[in-house]
Parts: sequence; structure tokens; C-alpha cells
Amino acid sequence: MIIEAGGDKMPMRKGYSSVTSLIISSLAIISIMAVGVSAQSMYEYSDDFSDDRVTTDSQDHSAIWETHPDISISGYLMFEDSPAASRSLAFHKGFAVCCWEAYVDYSFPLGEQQNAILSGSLEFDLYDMPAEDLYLIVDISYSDGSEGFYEILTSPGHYTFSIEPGAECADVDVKLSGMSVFLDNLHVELGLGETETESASWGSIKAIAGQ
Ligand SMILES: [Ca+2]
Repeated sequence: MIIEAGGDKMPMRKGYSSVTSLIISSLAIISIMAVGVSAQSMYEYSDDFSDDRVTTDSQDHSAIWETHPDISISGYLMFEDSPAASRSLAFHKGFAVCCWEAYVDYSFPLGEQQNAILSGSLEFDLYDMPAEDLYLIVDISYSDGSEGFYEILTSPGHYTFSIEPGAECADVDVKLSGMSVFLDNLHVELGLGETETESASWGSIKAIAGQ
């Protein structure tokens, strides 16, 4: 419309108008991209193991026993009070060397979500079982293939880990495995960017640019 108003009678105005149009189009494109970057939400997941939600919230886990089995080849889990007298997830050692660790695997955020994980944190409390060697392996990996981390914890305490995947990461896998430990107060926070930047395709950009 601006170009038409300038017409052939006003070549200078036409040139100015083209630049103006280009600027407006550019601003519109930038605003779309900015929406994708700025639209963030916080995802949080907590489990104090006061109920059995881990059985449905985790992707996979060792067998969970109500009482200690007479013998278990593989490591196993139980809901037991920690030394802090709070119901927790206990990782018990299995009989066979091949598979004595108990484990629980999560994929966050739970459920199907169209998000890009920007950053986050993983926290939990770890307690040891009396008179036993303990360890818990924390294995974090990202769905975009960016480098995760792997750490072996050998002492009780409160732990916090940073979650810093690549920009295109949709899921973070958290695998916890070990023995002779109580896990409690698991907490995950993820800063999520909506994947609206993907909708700023050439089609939508051209539509806004009026091409
Ligand atoms: Ca608890």
C-alpha cells in the first residue's frame, strides 16, 4: 500500500517506502523469533516418595518389593524410611555380581510435550545404609545428543546437578542406579522454551513479509 501511494510520480518516496516496508517486515520477523526465545515456562517435578508415583512416573525401574526377598539375583527397590525418618526409595544390592545395582530411570519432562529444554537442575537427598558400602550413579543424557554427565556418588548428602543440554533438546534422561542407599526428595526443574521458533518457517516469514 505504501509503495502504491508513492507511485511513479514520486520515485524518491517509492524508494523510501520500500525501505520502510523492508524494516517493518524485518521487525515482524524478528518479533516472531523473539516470541520463540522469550516464551519460557518452568517445569517442576518432585517426589518425596510418600506415595508410589515412581512406579508410573519412571520409564523403567528395578523390581519393588514390599519386604526383603529371601534372595534376589538383581538389585531391588523398597519404600523404606530413611535415617531422617522419611519414606524414601531404598536401593538394595542384588546377589549376582552382574546386576547387583538397583535402578530407576526417568525421562523429563513427563508426557508428550513440545518444548526445548533450555536449562535446569536435579536435586535429591542421599542417605546411606548402616555398615554397608554405598554408591549411586547419576547418569544424565540429552535427547539431542549433546554431552551429558556421569558421576558416582559415594557419600550421603544433598546433591544438586545442573542440567544444560543443547538448544534443541526435548527430553533429559536421568538414570539413577546403585546400592545401599536411600533416595529422597527428588526435585527436577526445567526451563522450557516453546518451540515457536520452528513455526517461523520461510512460509510464515514470507507471509508476514507480504511475499
Ligand atoms: Ca520422603
